[in-house]
Formats: sequence, structure tokens, C-alpha cells
Amino acid sequence: MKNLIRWNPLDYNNIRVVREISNNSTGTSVAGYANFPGSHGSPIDGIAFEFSAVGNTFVDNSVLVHEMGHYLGLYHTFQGGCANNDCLTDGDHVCDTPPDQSTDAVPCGLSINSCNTDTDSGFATHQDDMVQNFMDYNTPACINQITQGQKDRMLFFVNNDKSSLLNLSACSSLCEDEIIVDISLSTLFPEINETVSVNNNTTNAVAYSWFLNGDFYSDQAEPNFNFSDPGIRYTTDRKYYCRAIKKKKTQKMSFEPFSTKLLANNFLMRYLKSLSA
Ligand SMILES: [Ca+2]
Ligand SMILES: [Ca+2]
Ligand SMILES: [Zn+2]
Repeated sequence: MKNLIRWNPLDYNNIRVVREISNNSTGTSVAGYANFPGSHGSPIDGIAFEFSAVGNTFVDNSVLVHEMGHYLGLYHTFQGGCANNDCLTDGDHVCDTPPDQSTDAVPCGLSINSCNTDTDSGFATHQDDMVQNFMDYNTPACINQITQGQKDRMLFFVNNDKSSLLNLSACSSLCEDEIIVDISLSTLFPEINETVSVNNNTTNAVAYSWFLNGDFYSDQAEPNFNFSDPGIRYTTDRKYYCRAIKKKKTQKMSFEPFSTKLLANNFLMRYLKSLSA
């Protein structure tokens, strides 16, 4: 079925809504399933769930939220039973979900305590099972909770095993923020051997390339340049300019130093600001 249509699983989470995953009459009712981050990018990567589990609210959609949890690396809260010697490696590998070995559907408002190992790791006192958690099996109407530890675990997988999802250009805004070049020099009339520094208040640029007389000089935001040679004669075709680069868009700002009258120990620089695409 997954071969019928598939968007690149390195870029997209393929969520397939189907009529039925397994025949309920066989007693192996499955409302949905998802692949763990270890399958990221493979042909089986993604989520499938039955159309009857599509709803209008988080609670109605608890199956999709549950499968999304698996997709982003969460185990069931009852994973691994009551073992809780190290809450990062036992059970669901999440410390703020109590150990749990029950898959029973507990009526809303009632509690159950299937493990007494809570204080072995992570908890100061014994805890009831977290039956409201999206990653438990329970009555959908009672499920409404994801813990901070579960969020942290999902974010870890988003930023590691599944980080290719973040690179999809569709996740970027359609219109780039405009680069506003705002650059000035510490002095326009440096003495010989005086260092000129750049004061850079450009916004929305992510990288800089500075060129001196056409040669790459620096990629710092605010480079320095020492005017050490009194004999250099700059002409208008020799440019000292900065390119502020953001993705594919480049804006160029030119300083075109020139000398109308080369003074004995002074270098005259005209500051010229120009922008071009
Ligand atoms: Ca746990
Ligand atoms: Ca307990
Ligand atoms: Zn599950």
C-alpha cells in the first residue's frame, strides 16, 4: 500500500488514512501504527491509521497524536513493564512518566497503580499510572497528556535522527526577510598604519564576504583593515566591498575608495553606499 503513493520520507511524514488496517473480527484490532526514527527516510517510514480515528480535536485525534509520538521516538508508557532502575534506559526511557505495565482501559476519573517501582528512579513518591497520557492505551476520551520528558525526547529525535525534516524548503517562509545593509567605517580618513574597523548593523544577513581589491579578505561580520601602505593609489575600479548573503539572495554594498589628491601621509577615502541585487 505504501508504494502506491509516497512523498520523500526524508522531507515529509507520510500519513496514510485507510479504511481498515487489520480485520477487527480476527481480534487483532489495530487503529494505527507508525515507524520509529530508526526507519527515517526508508520506504516504510510514516504513519497509517484508520479513518474512524480521524477527529476534530486533540482528544478525538488521540490515535494520530499517539502515532506521531512513535514517529518522533516515543515508546508506550507501559513499555518494558515495571523495571525502573534507570528511568532513561528502562521502561519508556522517559523519567517523568511513571513505570506502568497495564494496557487496560481505565474509566475516566479512576486510577490504577500497576507498578511500585516509581521511586527506584525518577520519582520521590509512588505514583499512579499516567492513564491520561497519549502514549498509554486507554479510553480516548480520558487521554490528554504529553509530559515535558516526552517532549524533550521527541525534540531530540527531531534534531538528530529526523533532522532532514527541518531542511525542507517548504518549511521556510515564502518571502525572505529583506536584507537591510547598514555598514559604516570607524574612519574615512585613516592615518598610515591606522586600523579601520567596520561597524556592521546589517539585519537579516546570515553570512558576510569581504573583498579588498577583488580578493577575498574576511568572512567576519566586522573585519578590520590596516592601511599600512602610503603608496597605494586606489581608483574607482578597485573596490572594497561587502556582500551580505542570505540563502540565494545577495546584496552588495560597495565602498569605492579613491584618491583625488594623494596626501603625504593621509589616505582619502570616499564612502559610497550602493545596493544591487
Ligand atoms: Ca518512564
Ligand atoms: Ca506506580
Ligand atoms: Zn502505540
